[in-house]
Amino acid sequence: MKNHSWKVVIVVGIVLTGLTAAHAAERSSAAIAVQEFKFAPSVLTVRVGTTVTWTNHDEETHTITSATGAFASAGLGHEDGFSQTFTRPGRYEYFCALHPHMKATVIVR
Ligand SMILES: [Cu+2]
Repeated sequence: MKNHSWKVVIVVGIVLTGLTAAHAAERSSAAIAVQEFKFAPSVLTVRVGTTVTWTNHDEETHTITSATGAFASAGLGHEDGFSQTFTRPGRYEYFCALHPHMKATVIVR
């Protein structure tokens, strides 16, 4: 193989590595919508290390409040967001402190 071919192999290798890293980064975040007094999806399963971001699409204020105190947002106004990074596996149940019938779960594996 000539020198030129090796350079092509190296460049392709670098590009593939970059794409793989970008893909991994993409998978380490997830979104939950707060809409019409519901969390969607109501059960979300993610990998350890994932940052989950909730966005409140309602005009009404909502909170993201862990049932065990693991995390708690302030009151979120319209289109406000709250993010939480999950570093340990487990089942994380949460609710809205202002409307306690709004309940959902994040499962971390
Ligand atoms: Cu609420």
